Amino acid sequence: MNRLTKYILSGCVAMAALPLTAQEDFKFVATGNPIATHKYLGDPAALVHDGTLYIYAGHDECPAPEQYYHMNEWVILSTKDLVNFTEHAHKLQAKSFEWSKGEAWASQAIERDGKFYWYVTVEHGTIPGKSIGVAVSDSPVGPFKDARGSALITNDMTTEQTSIFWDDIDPTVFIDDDGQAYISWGNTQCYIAKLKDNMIELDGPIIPIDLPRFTEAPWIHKRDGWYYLSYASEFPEKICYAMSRSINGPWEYKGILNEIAGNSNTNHQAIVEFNGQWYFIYHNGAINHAGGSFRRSVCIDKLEYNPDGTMKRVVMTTEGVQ
Ligand code: FUB
Repeated sequence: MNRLTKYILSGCVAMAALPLTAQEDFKFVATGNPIATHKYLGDPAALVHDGTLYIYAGHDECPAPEQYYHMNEWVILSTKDLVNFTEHAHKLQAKSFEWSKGEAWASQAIERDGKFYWYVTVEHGTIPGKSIGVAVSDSPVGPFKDARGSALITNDMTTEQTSIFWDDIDPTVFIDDDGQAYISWGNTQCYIAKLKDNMIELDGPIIPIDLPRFTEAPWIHKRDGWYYLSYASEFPEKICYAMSRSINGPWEYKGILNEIAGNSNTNHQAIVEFNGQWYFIYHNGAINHAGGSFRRSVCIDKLEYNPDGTMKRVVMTTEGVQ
């Protein structure tokens, strides 16, 4: 069987006509959920800057029917209207971090003082286990480069709560109204730590946060004086959340925010306000017929609040939000 036949039989027909490694900006129109169908993208993180919504996502490259995370790079999408999207030419490779062995797992980017910091999960080259690194750029669409030349967080820094090698994943970064930045992350155990103003060093101890049935993918956001910590729970994953009046807790568990996403064990959410509406951005495995837990796709649906500040359960749609 030649390579093309194998490719088509493997279920990648829908992707065959499209660029596999675009070196230029690539424009596409979202006609519903998933928003992008030209490649598989998982672990979306969202950033709103200057009237544009940016989505930073991992590229799921696993050939069907294989079942494993085959992820070498992250891509950046942007949109001003949730319909017309650009996939930007600059991508960040896991191996751009010279100390890393690869594996572009979940990430999040944030702006501070005109610079953009992109926190990523990779496999460390010499310290066993997953690590968190940080890249920096003058632009939300890159190019990004390793900001430290070493990992920010390594597995040997978090051995007290769990001995697993993959607990240092899925960074979420949040800057409070007083300017203090925080990074939270975790698998099985959720952690939080302060970041220095330079955004590339921890500023104090790593504090464990206990959340019911926490699996991974914490995301912190704030609205009307409430802190929200949403996270993936159990497996297959639902997204649950807790609320607090303080970033230091105590966190009060509020239940399920999003149910198991179609055809994917993981769900990985970002929550963001854009043009006066809150959105829940996540992935599912719904692209027919090769989608699944290792070939995921980014979706966007509306997020609504109750008068008491709690969040309404997300209604996942195929129509999307445009
Ligand atoms: O994409 C690899 C891993 O799957 C992420 O780090 C987790 O959040 C889960 O989505």
